[in-house]
Amino acid sequence: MLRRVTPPQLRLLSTLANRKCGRNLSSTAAVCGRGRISFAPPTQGHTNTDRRHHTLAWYQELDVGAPAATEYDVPAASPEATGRNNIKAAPAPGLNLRPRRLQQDGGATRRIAPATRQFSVIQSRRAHTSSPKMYTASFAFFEALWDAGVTHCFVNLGSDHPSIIEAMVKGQREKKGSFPRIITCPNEMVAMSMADGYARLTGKPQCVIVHVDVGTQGLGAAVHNASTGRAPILLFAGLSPFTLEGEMRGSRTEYIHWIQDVPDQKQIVSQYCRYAAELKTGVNVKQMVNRALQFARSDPQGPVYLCGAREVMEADIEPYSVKQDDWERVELGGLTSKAVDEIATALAAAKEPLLITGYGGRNHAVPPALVKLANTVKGLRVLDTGGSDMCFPADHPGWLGLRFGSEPYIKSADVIVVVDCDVPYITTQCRPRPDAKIFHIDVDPLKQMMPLFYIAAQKRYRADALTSIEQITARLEKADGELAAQLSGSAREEQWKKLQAEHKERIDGVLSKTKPLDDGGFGTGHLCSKLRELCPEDTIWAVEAVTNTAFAHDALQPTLPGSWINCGGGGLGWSGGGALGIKLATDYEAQLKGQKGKFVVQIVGDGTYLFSVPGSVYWIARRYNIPVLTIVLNNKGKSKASCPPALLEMLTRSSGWNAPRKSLLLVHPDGEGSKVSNEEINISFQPVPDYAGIAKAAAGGELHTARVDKAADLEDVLKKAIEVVQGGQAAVLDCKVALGC
Ligand SMILES: Cc1ncc(C[n+]2csc(CCOP(=O)(O)OP(=O)(O)O)c2C)c(N)n1
Ligand SMILES: [Mg+2]
Repeated sequence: MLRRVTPPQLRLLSTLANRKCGRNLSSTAAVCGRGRISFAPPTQGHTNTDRRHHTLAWYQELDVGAPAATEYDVPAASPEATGRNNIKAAPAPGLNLRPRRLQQDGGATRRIAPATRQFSVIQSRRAHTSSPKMYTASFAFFEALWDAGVTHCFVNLGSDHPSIIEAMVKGQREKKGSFPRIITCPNEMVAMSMADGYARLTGKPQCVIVHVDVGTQGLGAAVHNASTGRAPILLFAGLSPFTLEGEMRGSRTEYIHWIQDVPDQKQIVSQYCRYAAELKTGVNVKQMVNRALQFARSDPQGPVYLCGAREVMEADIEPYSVKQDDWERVELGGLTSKAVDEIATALAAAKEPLLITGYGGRNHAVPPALVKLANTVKGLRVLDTGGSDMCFPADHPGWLGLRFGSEPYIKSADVIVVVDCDVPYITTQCRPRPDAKIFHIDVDPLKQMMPLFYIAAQKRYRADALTSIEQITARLEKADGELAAQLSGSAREEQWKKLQAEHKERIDGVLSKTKPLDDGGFGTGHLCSKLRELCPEDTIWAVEAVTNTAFAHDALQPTLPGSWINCGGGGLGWSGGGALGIKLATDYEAQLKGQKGKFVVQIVGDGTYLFSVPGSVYWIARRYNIPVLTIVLNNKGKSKASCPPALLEMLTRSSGWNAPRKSLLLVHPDGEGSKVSNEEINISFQPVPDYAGIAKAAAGGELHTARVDKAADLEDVLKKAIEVVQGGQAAVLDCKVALGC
């Protein structure tokens, strides 16, 4: 017998239907009057197929049997359903709709023979409707992540994710404390940069869940950054459903499923990934997740991509688990004893030994190991080429700082050991001497992803950096005979003294360059020296400072492993999400040990800041309480660098991107572009945006902002911002810096 429902009950039903279907079904709901739920005939804008799929979606949500008629009873309340949808209605209306024919048949939920093809489709769907006991491939996917040590999922959801959403809700309720934390990211590049920052600090891969082809495209330059920056990340995206008549749960229900179906979705990112595959069935989803993570974690680490269609992810499977020990990363060995001998002998005999590294510091045990080597081979200098991590401490006499492939000692060194490095030197700018002995140790000495790469090394080895360095040091420490004599004695002591004197000179030189300008302004060097003075000693610097990187590094002089992390690639915009990921990681990991996370400062070029999608970044910062101090290097300042007065005048009037001008001058030093303003070469940002204001708006006003252009104000502005961030709120400072210092 049909029962009347009250207007609130009807409103609830239509709300649920609309929510689930993602479209406005008011035409459907409109005919629900007088307590009967009926489906309206197709109206304008709703095709037959469209309407049927909406209807199917509704049945699924409401857990009903096959629709034998278009009218339904509204039975008693279902607290579970009302609770799930968080809608209060009194008295709570029931949601377990029963098709009238079933009700008339004594209420037994027996099957009715399908009269049409559409019916058979619905019948088959009925066997798969959701229940609290359901264990789907999506749920197993999350279990696999957690068991493999993935604690966070950065998500940007879409129509491919109904089973993912169901699994997330179930997991968050049933597996509290043993289910990944979900972070909503309103932009995919930010999501991936967060996972990148997290992995870069901890070495622990996290998961990014994005939409089908368009969501995957939205990852943009973050995929490049993770790939070249060797950041282990598991990417997951759905795929458009592969059935369209409701043959399986997950079958197409929306217009968008046709147009987002692309021939080979994984091709969008596969050339950047260590592994990219489609989940073809739900029954081995855990093995596939672990296989992907095994690639991500094994050297050279990097992103991996899995995609699975809705039907696959919706599949009900038997609960199962895998033996986690079977899925450890592939271990890389060290050097052969012959190689150790050769390198140790060359280093001991060298007059000007040099070690160049880029990613060495990713393993936080490498910087101290390099210090031990440099203390054994007194006179060894170490150059960091900015491959993305703090590799060697600034307080060691062998420290040459961070330079992008150009440094005088590259030209004079007689022995060069290159360790985990992509660009040890740029030969058109700076070339080693022809008789230099060069050894290249790398997890990927062939640089398999680079079509063009070679260095004139006499030997190259695929080996783990830490193991190799320790092997060479151990060999030198137990040296005897000629080798031992070479490592000690007065000549060696002279070399050591020379190195110490040079180091002092280098530090003094940096200090003199970090003074405020005569006109009261300041450059990146001065700004960073003040940051170093005022921020906690163990601050982590997330750096994307482009042409100001070396000034920042010189002034910050990082000494602690893991304290300097710069964008691993060339895709601008990493540091917004990157800094959030780093902060999230330091807080989460510290809290597991009952400690507090470290202070995180993002240092970013003004142009790059705009690439970082601040509208999303600062919403996330507020939503999840991730307080980071952002320093925007607004290079609308005077240049301290020597350049013609006319050009200086132009630069002073301009702002924005400095890098493309530098690139231009390297190729066309006297070209037309060299004589004109930034406006004329289209790299100016006049009128200057309110950088900090963008962030404040995104954070709903709950963000500290300030602008500073005078050295005299800097200390107060920084102190205030540091205090605010330490108090739990993000801050963005728009700092006007002079060029070239
Ligand atoms: C995604 C992306 N688009 C464009 C570029 C090219 N590019 C390199 S540096 C740069 C300008 C950076 O400007 P800013 O952050 O202000 O640094 P500055 O040059 O002023 O030091 C651009 C556009 C890039 N590397 N990545
Ligand atoms: Mg700039």
